[in-house]
Order: sequence, then C-alpha cells, then structure tokens
Amino acid sequence: MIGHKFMGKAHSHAYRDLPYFFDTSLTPVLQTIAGRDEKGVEAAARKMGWASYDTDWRSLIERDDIDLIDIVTPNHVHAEMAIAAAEAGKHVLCEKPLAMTVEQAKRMVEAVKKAGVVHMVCHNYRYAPAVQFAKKLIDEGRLGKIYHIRAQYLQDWIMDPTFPLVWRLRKEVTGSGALGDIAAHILDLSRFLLGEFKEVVGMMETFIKERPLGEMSGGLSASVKNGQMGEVNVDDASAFLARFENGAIGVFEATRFAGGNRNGNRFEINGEKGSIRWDMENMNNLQVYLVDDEPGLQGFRTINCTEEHHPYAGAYWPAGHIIGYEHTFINLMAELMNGIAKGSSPSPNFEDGLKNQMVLEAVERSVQTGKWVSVSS
Ligand code: 4PW
Repeated sequence: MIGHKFMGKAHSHAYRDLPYFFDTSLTPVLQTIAGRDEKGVEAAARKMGWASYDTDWRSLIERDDIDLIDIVTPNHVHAEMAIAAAEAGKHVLCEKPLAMTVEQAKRMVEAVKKAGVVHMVCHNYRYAPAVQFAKKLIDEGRLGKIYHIRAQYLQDWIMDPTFPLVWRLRKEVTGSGALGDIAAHILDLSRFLLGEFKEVVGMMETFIKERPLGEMSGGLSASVKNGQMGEVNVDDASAFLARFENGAIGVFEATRFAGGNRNGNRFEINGEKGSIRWDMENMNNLQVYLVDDEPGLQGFRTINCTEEHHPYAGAYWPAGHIIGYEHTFINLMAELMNGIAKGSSPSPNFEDGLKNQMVLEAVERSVQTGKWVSVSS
C-alpha cells in the first residue's frame, strides 16, 4: 500500500477483516506500507498490521513478493504510481478520483490493459448493500423507465475560514475540489445505477478564497502550519444538470459548505413504476415506493438491507444487525480478490474511472464556457 492516512486506514482495515467474513479465492497478506514520513509510516504499519514499511514507494513495485499495489495517496501521484505498478506486472487498486485529467486516466487504462493486470478504482459507496439492492430493483425493471436522478454529496468540514489550505484544496495536488473529491462518488453511483452520461452543464463556486497553509492530520481534520496564507484554487461547491443516454435527467450537487451535513451522500431516483431513496448517513436503509401498492397504503417504505436476500449483507450478521462505512470497502475488496483469482477486473475499474473523469472534465468545461458540454466530446 502506498499512503497511510485516512484511506490507508480504511483499506488496511478492510484487508484485515475480509477473511473474517468472506471465503474469497485469495486472501490478502499485508506485506508493506509506504509513506514519505518515516515516523508516521512506521506507526501506521504497527497499528494497522503491516509486516514492514518503506519510505520509497518505488521499492514496493520492484519487490517480487508483492502482487497488488494499493494507491491511497493524494491524486497528483495516482497516474505515475499506477502506471509504474502495472508496468511491473502488479495488480492495482487506486483511490478516487482515478486521475487529475482525462489524459492521465487514458494513459492509466492503456497501461493496465497492456500489462494484463487486474485494476479497480475505490468507489466504495456502490458496495453498500442498499445501493446494490437498488441496482437489482432497477435492473429487474421494478421502477420501470427511469425519469430522474437527483444526487447530492454534502459535507461541511471546511466551512470554518481558518480551516487550512490542505492538499484537498490545492488544484496542483487534487485536480478539483468538491467536484473531484465528492461529486466523483455520486457520478459513479449514477453510472452504476442508470448508465452513461450524455451531456452536462454546471456551475462552481469558491466561497473562501484564501486560507492559512496547513496539512491533513488524519480523517478530515487538519493542522495550521505557520499562519502564512495561500490561495484556494479549487471549487468549494459544484452543481450541475445532466442528461443520460437512457433519456433520464439528473440534478447534482456537491459541496463542503452544507452546514450540519457531515457525509450526506444521497440520491433519489424516480421511474414510471416507483422511486427509491438512499442516504449514506443511514446506509443500511433503502426507501422504496411502488406505484402498484394498494391505494391507502402507498408511500415510501423502509427496507433495512441487512437480510441474506440483500447483496453482501449475508456475509455479516443476522438480519437487523447493521453494518457501516468500513464494510463498503470490505465488499469491494472481496470482489477485487476474486477478480485477481479469475484474472478479470471487477467494476468500478480503471475504465469506469476514465468515464467518471470524462464527466468531471465536461462539467469543468461547461463552467468555463457557460454551455452544455457533451461528455464524449
Ligand atoms: O468518501 C469520501 C471522500 O471521497 C470521504 O468520506 C471523505 O470525503 C474523504 O474524501 C472524500
């Protein structure tokens, strides 16, 4: 694994817990974790159960006792690391967004294909059992023709103007702000549930233009460096409209300025025969409305997706014994292990990451031009 902070913790935990719940064809062994800060990576290795640590990511790629490279670093180094890993014949899991640009994402897809390695991008939310169940209902035609998706990813962790200028707020390291960091997830959920985007038109805003320099200190908290100020050059909030290839229309909002919303990743989908609603902060439940329900009993019902009938839920506890954020990663990694055993790349893979990047870039272009932008152009 390259990187050892928030996502390093989520991924490490998932690899460790996976064999406890799933009988996958392969079992992960936590060989080596890399990071530039020796003290930090040494402590992470100890706490998270890695056999060793290294301060140079390239030495991981050179080792022949490592089969999978997991990239949980800031976005600006994803492409370089993933391409080097693929060229060395390693399978690759990469955090989202896959890349900084479409051009980078294309090179990453080419590299993994050329090397014939298994690849995935870590859009973990599509592995919540309730989201997988939503997909099943849509695919079975229970909602009929889909008309609408409205999806929001609402956070509030940078609202304080004294919150520092961390890497997630610096274009040269992150690519874009709320757009790439959190809209990327609702784009992935939309593609998973509805299919491909056709065209988009958007707007972006940066409310706080300057912040004190600083860095992330774990999770979503941060520390200020020396009081020196720097310019925020990414979006604090992004909103956009979309048309899908299947004729549905979408309304999207991603912001870190939605006070009181800590991780409000949610969607509602309306079709001719019914509607569904999901909210990450209540992730085990799916709200379902079916137009054929008896008059007088119509309305949204709450399905607690913890039964063995719900995808992945049966691997955990008896019905009603809920699971959490960390289990979305375990489910994704169970697919990754089986994918490596079969030699095929489960979704979301680098091709999904590229398509996601194409939508992100189309939104940015539409903001620059003030016009609708076709996603394939
Ligand atoms: O899934 C989310 C991310 O993509 C996380 O909860 C935090 O916000 C960390 O990065 C983004």
